Amino acid sequence: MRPNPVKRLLRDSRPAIGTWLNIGSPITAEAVATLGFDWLVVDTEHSPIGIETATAMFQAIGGMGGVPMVRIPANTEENFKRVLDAGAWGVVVPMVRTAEEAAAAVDWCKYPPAGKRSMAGSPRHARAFGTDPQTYFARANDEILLVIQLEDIEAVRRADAILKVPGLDACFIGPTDLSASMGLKPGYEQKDPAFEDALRMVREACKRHGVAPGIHTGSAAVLNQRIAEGFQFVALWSELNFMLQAVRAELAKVQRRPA
Ligand code: 3PY
Ligand code: MG
Repeated sequence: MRPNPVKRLLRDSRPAIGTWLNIGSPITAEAVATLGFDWLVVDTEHSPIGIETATAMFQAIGGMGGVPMVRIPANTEENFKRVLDAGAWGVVVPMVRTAEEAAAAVDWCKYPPAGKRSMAGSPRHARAFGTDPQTYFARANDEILLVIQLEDIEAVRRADAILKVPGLDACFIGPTDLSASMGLKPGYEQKDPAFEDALRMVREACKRHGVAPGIHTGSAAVLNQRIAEGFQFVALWSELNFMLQAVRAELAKVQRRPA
């Protein structure tokens, strides 16, 4: 079974850098998978991407030797079951607000006895790791990455209770939702000291409970700063935002001939 390199980077206290895929295209996913990111998250929370397109994107990423991950739209058994059976190597769970919700995510992500994930022999999960179903059943709990999002100030205040739930690999801050929940202007980059305090609270709670801290960023400059602060599971924007940024910049330089 192919080992999940992101698990190992995080366990060794090293950063693992990825980006978000919001364009529902296996061809784009395949191309981005050649760029050198440690992982890629197919975002099915804030995009129209459905399970069949997500599956084709996992195949495209895996075909390039990348690590295909997914953000599910909500923390439910059905969502976990479908993306894991389709071959995801890791799951990002949005908006976890309580220890009970974190424990439910562990249940849906892991096979018994660690959790309650249902077993099926025929889907592509084992092939996605280059192995057979029996080996996958035995090893999946150790290789699949579980990342919960803390992105509500109430959840940040409960970080210790949430992060002490066994089975969590990383805790990923969604800056936009977190800033909105604090009454700040929503966005990735925040200057407000209360926002930086919230980040510090999450980082310190992660350290106490052996969970890798993570955050979404919109530029390499901020990403480097977050890594220097100790964040490990760090996202650099999204392929859609990068595309729009590049097109906007070039289009702005175009000189239309006077009419
Ligand atoms: C947020 O900024 O709220 C996110 O969820 C980023 O992934
Ligand atoms: Mg969010």
